[in-house]
Amino acid sequence: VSDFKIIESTLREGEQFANAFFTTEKKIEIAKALDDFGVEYLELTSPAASTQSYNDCRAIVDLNLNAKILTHVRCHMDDAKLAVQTGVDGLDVVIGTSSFLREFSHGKDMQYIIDTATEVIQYIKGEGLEVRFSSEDSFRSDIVDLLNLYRAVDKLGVNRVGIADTVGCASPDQVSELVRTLRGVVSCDIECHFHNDTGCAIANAFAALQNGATHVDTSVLGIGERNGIPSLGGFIARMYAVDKEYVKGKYNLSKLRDIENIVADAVGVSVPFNNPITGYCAFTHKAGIHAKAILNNPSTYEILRPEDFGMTRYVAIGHRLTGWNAVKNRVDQLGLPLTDADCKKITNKIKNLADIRPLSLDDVDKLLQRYDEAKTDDSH
Ligand code: HCA
Ligand code: CU
Repeated sequence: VSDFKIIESTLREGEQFANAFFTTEKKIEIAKALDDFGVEYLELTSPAASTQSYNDCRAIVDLNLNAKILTHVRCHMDDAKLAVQTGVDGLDVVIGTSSFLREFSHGKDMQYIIDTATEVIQYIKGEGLEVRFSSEDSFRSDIVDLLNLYRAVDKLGVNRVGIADTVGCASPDQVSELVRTLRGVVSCDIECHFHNDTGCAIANAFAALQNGATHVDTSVLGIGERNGIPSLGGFIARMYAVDKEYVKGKYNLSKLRDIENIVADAVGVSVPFNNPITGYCAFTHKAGIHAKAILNNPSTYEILRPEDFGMTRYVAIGHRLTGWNAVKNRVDQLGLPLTDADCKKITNKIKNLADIRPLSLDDVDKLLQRYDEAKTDDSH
């Protein structure tokens, strides 16, 4: 995985999240925050969706952000024309190709799909815009149909083809295989879009990149239709683990938390406790054995460096699994002149108390201070 680009779809897929309602101001705030973070593309809801969607699309184009602005449209000339009028940099065109969608949604056959795709793509390219062509529900589509379609649109000169796991059924192995096959068939870039119904979205995105995909769709906190797609933060964490310097060089990582807070607040959810990077316990170390090693060298139990994301590490000590090294570290932080033997004694006391109920850091600090005072009194 040498290079990849993020197509940030909070303002498109994310708008399909059950709770999402973004005012124009909120969309602008989110767009600016994502642009500051450094995502390469923003994908916006189709201007054909509603009047406000059209106006919002124009408003975001007018911000002249560094990120390229895309809008997401059905493979239909009317929608494509409306989208071109908004001044976006490119169009993400999509059509359903699985038998489910062909039978129960739009009812069109493959020849019709290829013909319409050809007309729409030629039009967009003629307007000088970037164009991506994607097949919805790719993993339940006939592979021969799919490859024929992609081969045809590749010849027309699309910038990217996209695969979408619309229902979240794919596993990383299946993704690897499909993308590898596709890589052998088209010469354009490959975008991928994975739903998280079975918890594989980020792993699937990573498998796609390892097999030749170039662009990944994300949304902040993963919001989207049903339970969403790869979260921006989770995907960033995955890629950081692979190539830290590259990811740090490309994105403004310390902005992640603010963006998540803006979006969480806008859609009325809280950031999950176990969210990668920003979840409240993402950098909390608890077991005594972990704590000791972390204090010697954080990399022992951390693949992500909290500092790189503007976060801080926390070693929890007020519980029954605590160890004296961690307690000693706290003693040193507080500047108390206690010996190792003292720390071991206090640690036992903490364990006994914490067997009854967990202690706050404040409780532990008081304990340490009282021990120190008692010791000083004794020596007088
Ligand atoms: C949907 C469409 C889509 C499109 C993905 C894409 C999907 O909301 O149903 O354009 O690549 O998941 O298939 O989001
Ligand atoms: Cu989707």
